[in-house]
Amino acid sequence: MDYAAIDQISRADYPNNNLKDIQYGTAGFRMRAELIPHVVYRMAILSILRSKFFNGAAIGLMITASHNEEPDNGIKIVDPAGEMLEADWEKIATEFARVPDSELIEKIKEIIREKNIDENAPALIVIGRDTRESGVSLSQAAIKPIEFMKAVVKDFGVITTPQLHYLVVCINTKELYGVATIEGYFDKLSSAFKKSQTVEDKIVKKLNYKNEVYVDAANGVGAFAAEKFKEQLNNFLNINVFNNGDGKLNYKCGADFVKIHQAPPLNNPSKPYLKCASIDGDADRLVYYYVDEKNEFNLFDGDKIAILIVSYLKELIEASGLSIKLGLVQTAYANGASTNYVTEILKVPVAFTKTGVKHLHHRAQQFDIGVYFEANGHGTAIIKDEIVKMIREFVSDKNVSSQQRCAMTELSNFIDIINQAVGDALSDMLLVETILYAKDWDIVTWKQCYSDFPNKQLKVKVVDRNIIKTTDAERKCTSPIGLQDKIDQLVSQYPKGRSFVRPSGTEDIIRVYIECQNQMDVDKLAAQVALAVHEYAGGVGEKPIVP
Ligand code: G16
Repeated sequence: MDYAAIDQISRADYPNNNLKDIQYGTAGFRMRAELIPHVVYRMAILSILRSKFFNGAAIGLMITASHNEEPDNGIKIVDPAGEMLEADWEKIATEFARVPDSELIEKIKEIIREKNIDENAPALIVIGRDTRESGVSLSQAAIKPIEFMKAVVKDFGVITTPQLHYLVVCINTKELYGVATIEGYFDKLSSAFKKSQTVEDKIVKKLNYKNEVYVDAANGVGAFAAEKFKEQLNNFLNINVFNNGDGKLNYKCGADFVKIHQAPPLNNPSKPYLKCASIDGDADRLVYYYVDEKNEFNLFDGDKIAILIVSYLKELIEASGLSIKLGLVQTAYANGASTNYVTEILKVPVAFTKTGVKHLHHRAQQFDIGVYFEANGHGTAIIKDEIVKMIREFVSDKNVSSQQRCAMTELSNFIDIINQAVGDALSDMLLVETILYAKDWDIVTWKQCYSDFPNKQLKVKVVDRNIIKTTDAERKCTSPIGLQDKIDQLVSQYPKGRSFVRPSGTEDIIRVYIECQNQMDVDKLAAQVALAVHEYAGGVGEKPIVP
């Protein structure tokens, strides 16, 4: 390893901006793009060490700030199984990003020592970035340390976050999971999707299902991916992409905007009852919606998508007669009505974790088939290898009934449409379409499953968001003293009221969630809790006004 060169480039081109409080947050580091170059340079160094730690397994580096505003950027590390970086290494990442320039080399040596890394082991880094302009120079920063650390880089340029996760898994499974190219990604998902609609028993005329979807691509990288699927799924699914890059990234569009504002994005097609989907800036979140003839907005967020998937899987598992443990993982943001529906109507167990795909993913791995979704539209399903094997064997077992075989064939195809590495807006869209097709549902029928409790999400700006500490899967806050008591007292005035607050791990704000039995209560309680946060946690700017 050429320590002198690493040190020299660091000091000359990527000096530490002295950002003492930066940390590896919900999805890596995120901040204004001009502040992050040294963090990217350092994370590339750390990824190489991580790859050497695994004796050359591919490690992913994604340069994206996802749903954040265009001027932000960020970086996250993807582990060899396509999962988010292990918690223990997140801590190292935070320390490593903060260390002064003069101690950088010593810190690298310390990590090597403590993690018992062979400096001469091979290393492979897979890099991707979203469409942010700042991503061009940032990916250069990520490539810089490669030659001084005897590593190999595969730079895929502008790709979606889920594509990066997919590529990492493909490389590390020696392509058992799929071909390790972007073409391989499209081919795998498209052919599985087409196959699911050409299974013999399923070719019956559809009376309600409409094979057309309008995709709000948030003016981000997902637009390219959606266009590519449009090309490949010709005749099977008509994809009409809007907010396809002509406008500002994530500005009044995309999954986060649609979910938080509970309103359609800019440029929404004006016809009522169109089946629409919104994805976010790096295409790892999905929500569906439609606007009816009275101009009323109807949202299908992560909870509704999760329920569609869980109910479909449950039907297939029951029809197959196999014993497969199915479960759902949600966070505190899940609408109470969705949790009730899954536990009471579907009778499927629900587990809760903190916000962050990494937490949900790990919990979902404890089920044979674990579906996980955040209400904001992040999610997927993961299936244990031995269960996949059992399902595939079952399909070719001559002793099973045709009904059982049919169910398992459907399930087997469905598995191939899932991007198990991480929540993937476009893979999830194909899952939703597959289910709606199988059930012959239009979007209004899907809506009738259950009704959400009225809810709202607000953002409150405070001097230091780290003042808020939480416990119990983020449903209670332990600091600042008195805030939780105040929230409890406010909530107790509203029948079926629920509220929690937590610091965002991706934006410099506090998130406030409220749920009540009617919208008037929601609006009032939301303002009251926001005001409490402002008062107890050092709010910045004008105080929220309680109606
Ligand atoms: C990231 C994470 C998600 C999380 C979201 C918001 O999403 O991957 O798990 O829900 O941030 O997190 P927070 O509430 O902490 O700001 P994305 O789409 O921004 O990468």
